[in-house]
Amino acid sequence: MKDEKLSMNRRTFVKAGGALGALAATGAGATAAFTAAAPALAVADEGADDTIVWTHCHVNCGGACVLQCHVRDGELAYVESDTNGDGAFGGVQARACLRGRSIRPWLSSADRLNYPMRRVAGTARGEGQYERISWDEALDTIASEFKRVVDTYGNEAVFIQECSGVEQNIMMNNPFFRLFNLLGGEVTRYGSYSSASISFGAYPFTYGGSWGKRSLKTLQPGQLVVMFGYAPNDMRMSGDGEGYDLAVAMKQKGVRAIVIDPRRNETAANLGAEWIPIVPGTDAALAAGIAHELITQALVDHEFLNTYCVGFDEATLPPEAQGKNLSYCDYILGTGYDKVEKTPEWASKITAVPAERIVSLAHEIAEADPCFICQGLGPQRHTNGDNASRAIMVLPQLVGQVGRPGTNSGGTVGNDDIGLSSLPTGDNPIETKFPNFLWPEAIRDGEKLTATNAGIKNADALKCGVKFLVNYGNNMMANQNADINYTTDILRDESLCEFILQYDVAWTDSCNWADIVLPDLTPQETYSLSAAGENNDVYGIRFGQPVSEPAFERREVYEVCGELAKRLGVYDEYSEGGLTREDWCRKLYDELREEQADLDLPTYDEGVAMGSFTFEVEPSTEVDDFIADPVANPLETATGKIQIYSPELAELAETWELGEGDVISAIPVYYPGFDGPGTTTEEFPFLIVDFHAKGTVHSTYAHNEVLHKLSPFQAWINPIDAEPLGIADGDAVALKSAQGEMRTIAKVTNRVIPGTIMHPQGAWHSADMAGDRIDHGGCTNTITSRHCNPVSKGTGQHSVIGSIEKVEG
Ligand SMILES: Nc1nc2c(c(=O)[nH]1)N[C@H]1C(S)=C(S)[C@@H](COP(=O)(O)OP(=O)(O)OC[C@H]3O[C@@H](n4cnc5c(=O)[nH]c(N)nc54)[C@H](O)[C@@H]3O)O[C@H]1N2
Ligand SMILES: Nc1nc2c(c(=O)[nH]1)N[C@H]1C(S)=C(S)[C@@H](COP(=O)(O)OP(=O)(O)OC[C@H]3O[C@@H](n4cnc5c(=O)[nH]c(N)nc54)[C@H](O)[C@@H]3O)O[C@H]1N2
Ligand code: SF4
Ligand SMILES: [Mo]
Repeated sequence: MKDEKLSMNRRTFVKAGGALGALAATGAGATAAFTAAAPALAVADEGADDTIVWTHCHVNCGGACVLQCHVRDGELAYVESDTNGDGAFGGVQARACLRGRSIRPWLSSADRLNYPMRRVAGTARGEGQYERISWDEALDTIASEFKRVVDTYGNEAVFIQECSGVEQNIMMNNPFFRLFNLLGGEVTRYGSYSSASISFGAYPFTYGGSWGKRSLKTLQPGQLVVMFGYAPNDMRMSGDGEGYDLAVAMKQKGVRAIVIDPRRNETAANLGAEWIPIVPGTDAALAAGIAHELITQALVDHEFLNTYCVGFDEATLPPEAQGKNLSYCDYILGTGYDKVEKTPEWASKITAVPAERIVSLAHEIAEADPCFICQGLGPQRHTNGDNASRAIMVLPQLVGQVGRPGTNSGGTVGNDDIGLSSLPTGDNPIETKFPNFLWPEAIRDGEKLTATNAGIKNADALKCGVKFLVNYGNNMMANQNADINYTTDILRDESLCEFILQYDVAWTDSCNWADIVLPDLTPQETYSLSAAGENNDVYGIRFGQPVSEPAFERREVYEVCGELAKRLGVYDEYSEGGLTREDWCRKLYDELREEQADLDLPTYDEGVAMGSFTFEVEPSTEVDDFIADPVANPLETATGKIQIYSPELAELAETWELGEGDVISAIPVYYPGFDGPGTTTEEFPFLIVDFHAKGTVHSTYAHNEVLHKLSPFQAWINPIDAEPLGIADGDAVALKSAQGEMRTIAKVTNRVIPGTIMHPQGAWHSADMAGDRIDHGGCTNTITSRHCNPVSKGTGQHSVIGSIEKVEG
């Protein structure tokens, strides 16, 4: 599909070509005209002497928006965004949201790390006692601890955590991987907090990978989009991102969107999509109710199901599964699995979606052509998320709306990118992987984690526990990982993980659990390169230059890992003979330029002068190869077809050990999951679900007061629930679960379904961990649970049962 998309939008191509031509003809003088920096400068006349330095937002919202930094007297004065492109709807500008635009106070925040720090000898992790040390001392300690751990336990004891805080640049935590891979490697992770359940619990068993995803740009005039737990206008906010694409589709193409969400998200509230409130964790039940109507009213596309799918009915089940009522139809019609008919009324009782709306939605889906059915990552971040994801995916299959423009797989939406490579990491000699979510258990339980109880890959079990932990660009230890109280109990015990490095730009609570803390430069303060594309269906490159000289003793990661490489004797291989970070930006861009020769991209130096480029690619208008010829182009599933019934899952169901409330099923079924819908108690009567709100990207930007005011951390509670509890809008409240207690502010609103409380994730954890451990920062991971999904071992952080009560402010 990627190759088919190489044809650029002709209009933008001509424009880019013309501008590049002008640059080549007239030399550097053409730069300002190309970047359109001149008009922007003219507006800000008090900044007439400003230097424009182009860089980009680097956090994990995926947007990589352009930041046009006005630098005055060596300091960042203010930030504009992308003024390249034509700016109107239909133009392509990677415009930053308020978070990117607020980078200035963030860069100069009082919370910034300035010097290497070491935990004071004799104090425990979590006590927060640190002293300043020199870089030499810090680097010597890290290098010698690495050697000691590897000599004692082997390289399988070394682990590098996710790095979502620096996700949008070519360095990320790759320098650590590159270094350790030269020294025998490290145990690695699979799956992410973002998408483990859909990626490892749904796609592989259904489509053999993330097949069938299409971009929102393929939406046809007037067509229907049905979105399960997908909130592009909250979480894809860049000017060239999915939120923008959906706005264009709805406002210009008359596309009609339906949002199925426990919360009236921004796509419903601001773009005017219809909101169907749903009890969280019940999408599989809604899908089953819709399927019941489609099947009983003869609205399914039998030809599609017979040709492309396995397991819809008895006839299309694999031979070994036949004769046992194991088909999807059996499940829906009440003759299989749990022998319960999945009528719209049944689904209504579970989901709280009225039965008539389930029926009418089924008919709308059946009648729409094309029909684009997709999901965000909200439904799969529950303890039954593996199944929920797969259950949603069946809907487009039932009506044959997969594999061509204007349709989608029922999974996440598709995007294409230009294909920029990050710093190469080299080969890791260690093949063992564990599910990312289980890193605290990998520390505590080590070799007790096996293939069948914890999804260990490429080995029967872990060889040992994690003893050397690198946290670069994440706030995982005491903020973003489920159940902070449990996790920090593991971290406190120095006999378990023997060395912990935190390398960040700010003193987050996670720093309090590290042995050494290092101060980073942000990508805006050094050389950086980023491709647009993770969540934007455009081709673009941002050429980042430092907006200021490094301040204090902050140092960037490639150089720091180079210093470690010197101490560990592999500097020449690590740096390929002394390449700098800037050299790598140039080299990786040159490689891209060669690979994409037909795009006629600008040179690196031209790119730096331009700051960035972004252009539209034409989405494919072809049907997918598998749809065109399923025999010649089978999917990478066990059967080569779309699997409503998965033989692989049937086998896992037989062989894997399951936790309380867990179900592995060959066909997607509804079950509540651990702490899911219907499991509430008198003590914990609410489902408490967190979400990704506009003010932060996780915990990044969370300490920016301006953003706080615009997008506060508050517990959304319906008036029906708030009133009997005497809770008014703005009241201080406590949220409690079996895992812990947190304090926050109530937002009484009918934008949330009754029975559910919704609260943004990402606020900075702030608790006395030696005392009552009550979090006063509004950090939801104080109350989330460790229970993960049965197949993917993906996080179930959205499945929490708990209580809310008014407290003294
Ligand atoms: N309860 C709950 N928990 C969740 C989620 C949820 O929905 N609910 N979502 C999950 C998801 S999807 C994700 S991706 C994770 C994200 O969790 P994390 O990966 O921990 O992401 P952040 O919280 O943004 O933390 C990023 C850290 O990087 C730092 N940082 C920013 N810029 C730089 C830089 O230039 N250099 C360095 N060295 N550091 C930098 C920031 O200061 C911050 O401390 O959270 C997960 N946790
Ligand atoms: N503003 C902002 N943008 C971000 C991020 C951020 O922190 N802030 N993080 C980025 C990252 S790393 C990621 S992984 C993505 C995360 O993107 P998502 O995981 O898709 O975001 P969420 O907000 O967790 O969930 C999306 C929607 O699902 C809804 N939802 C929750 N549970 C259910 C359910 O059971 N069923 C249904 N139907 N809906 C449900 C939520 O109310 C929300 O509106 O966003 C990225 N973009
Ligand atoms: S947070 Fe996302 S949308 Fe906002 S500026 Fe950064 S990359 Fe762009
Ligand atoms: Mo994520």
